[in-house]
Amino acid sequence: MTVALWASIVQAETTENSRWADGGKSRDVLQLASADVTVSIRPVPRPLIEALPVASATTARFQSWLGAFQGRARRQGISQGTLNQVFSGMSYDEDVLERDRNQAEFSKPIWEYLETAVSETRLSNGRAAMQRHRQVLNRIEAEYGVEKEVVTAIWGLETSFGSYRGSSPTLRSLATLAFDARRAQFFETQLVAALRIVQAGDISAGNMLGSWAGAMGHTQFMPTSYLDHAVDFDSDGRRDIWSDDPTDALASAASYLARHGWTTGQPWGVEVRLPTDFDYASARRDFMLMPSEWAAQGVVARDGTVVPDHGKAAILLPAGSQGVALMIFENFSVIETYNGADAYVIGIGHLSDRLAGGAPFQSDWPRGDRVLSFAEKKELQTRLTDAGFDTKGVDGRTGPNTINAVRAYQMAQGLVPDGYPTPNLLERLR
Ligand SMILES: [Ca+2]
Repeated sequence: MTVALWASIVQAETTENSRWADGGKSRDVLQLASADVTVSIRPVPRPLIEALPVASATTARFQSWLGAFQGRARRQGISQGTLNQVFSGMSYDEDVLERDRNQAEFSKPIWEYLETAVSETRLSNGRAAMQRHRQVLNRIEAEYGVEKEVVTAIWGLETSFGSYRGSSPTLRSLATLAFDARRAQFFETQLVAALRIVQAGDISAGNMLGSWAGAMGHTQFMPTSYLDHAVDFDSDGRRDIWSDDPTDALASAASYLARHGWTTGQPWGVEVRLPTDFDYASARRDFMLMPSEWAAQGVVARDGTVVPDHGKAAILLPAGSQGVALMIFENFSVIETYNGADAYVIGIGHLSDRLAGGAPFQSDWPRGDRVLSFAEKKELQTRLTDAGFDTKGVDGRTGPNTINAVRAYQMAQGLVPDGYPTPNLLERLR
């Protein structure tokens, strides 16, 4: 790795939108994360001299893989002409492999994530972007029923309103990741989809650029999402999510949400006030009531009013009983199909509310609490399971099984059963 390359990576890391472990929409991984935002840490580069023999062996293996892959691609309808055009002279991308292999994971507290996701800079850039593209956003809202602030928020979190769309050649990145064993099947599917896009003439192989992990354009679509959901909104005959003009990309994001069940006018979530005798065991995703039913239990909006009956809703406590409490609706789950991390969904939702003139969250977060590290979360899962509270696996992620195990342990210990793991809780288990 050259110094210049190293510098560019360090620089890329500091941009607001380069923090996703997969550089974009690798939903198979992100959906596992709960309130965790997974971030990648660059490894210290090894001396080149060590890497050389490994690299040449890998090159040979890549070429052999590529031969076999082309057979599989032809059987799925990709022509040899397309394959020759895309793969002639292609080598694997060592940088992509490094980034994918050496991902260490740690969790950023949700309040720190939101400070970046809904920063004053992003808000003012977002307002300017909405102003600039007002007509097209209004047309998109009318066509798909997805509010313009929501579409703008996705654009804002994915690429800072088109500023960081990524400049990695998508086909090379995907070929590298499909060749690598770690998540070969997922990326091979994406690679075949990318070849279909090129073969259909939507974009040339050379102009198909995106994040290092294959997410493309203003709203960072993976190739399969492009094939299923991208639209030609400006009716020029091409579904173009890559160009400077964001029209097709923004409409494609709206189309994606609409097809996944977006309900017009329903909030993603509303900040609520919980009564002092709130039954924390009912704060779970699979327990949904109408807001008027929640109100009967004392759960109301921050200003004390009853939340309108937009549909059934669950109570979500992204940082436990000491943080912001949210009443979340089905639209929360729709945003989740775009990216499954709670922090991302709340970031999109809150940014859209703020762009629509809404207030910042009224409650604060448990800022004094450190968030458990990846290793500590694994230790917590092991210790909970050993103590008879099965987390159904040890993966260092706070998914529903771990939250339920934490909650059961808290109840057994006479603690507030909010399902939120803290350093104190881990200490108690030790
Ligand atoms: Ca178009």
